[in-house]
Amino acid sequence: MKLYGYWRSLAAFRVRIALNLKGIPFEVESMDLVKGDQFSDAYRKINPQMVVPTLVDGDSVLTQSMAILEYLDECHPEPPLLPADAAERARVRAICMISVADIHPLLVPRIRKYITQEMGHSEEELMAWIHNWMTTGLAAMEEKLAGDSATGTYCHGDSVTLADLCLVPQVGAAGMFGVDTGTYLTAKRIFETCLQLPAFFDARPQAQPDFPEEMKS
Ligand SMILES: N[C@@H](CCC(=O)N[C@@H](CS)C(=O)NCC(=O)O)C(=O)O
Repeated sequence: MKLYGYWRSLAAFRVRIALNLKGIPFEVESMDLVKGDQFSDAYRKINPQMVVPTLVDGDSVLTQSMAILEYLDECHPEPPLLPADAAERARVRAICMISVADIHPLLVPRIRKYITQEMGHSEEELMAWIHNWMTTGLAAMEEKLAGDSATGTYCHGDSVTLADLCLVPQVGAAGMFGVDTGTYLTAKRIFETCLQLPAFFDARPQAQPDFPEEMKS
């Protein structure tokens, strides 16, 4: 399989974790989102939204990280990343969507660019925007996780589910943007527990070949 991704992309991070958990070998084509690789004519033919990730599996060209995660789980059922029970699956997907639908889309490069370049807001105002949506979303995620006995070692019980694949990149991104995650005790605990697993650890932005040399410390 071939994954079009970028070291910093939260959505590509989710897919890398799934591929690692399923033990599926993949090659990565890095799309530098800062330079604008995503806007090339060639990539636009593959992904008309001009975003990463895109996963190519034989003749199938898959876009949208949640759709890709569910595809991988259906085609490679072991280990399962969704519970067998419908209500439990709904809970897992709901945790996913706090990040995938309600936090992450507000923070992607095209939105940040629009806020500063089209609307004329300053970098300080942009950071306030980012911090506001990250903290609001993470607080909701924390409340949902902390107040529910369905939460276990991981977001849902004691096995990794898609919810963990969405939580880990979101908490990691908060750290990268200087958001204090210390008050989100349950989310932080699950984040740290997941990173003990090689599938998560190896999928981190810092572990990617396109992670910038100057950011390595
Ligand atoms: N909902 C999409 C989001 C895709 C997305 O926005 N990806 C970001 C990186 S995380 C991107 O490629 N942004 C390019 C841009 O904003 O220009 C998914 O989950 O795959």
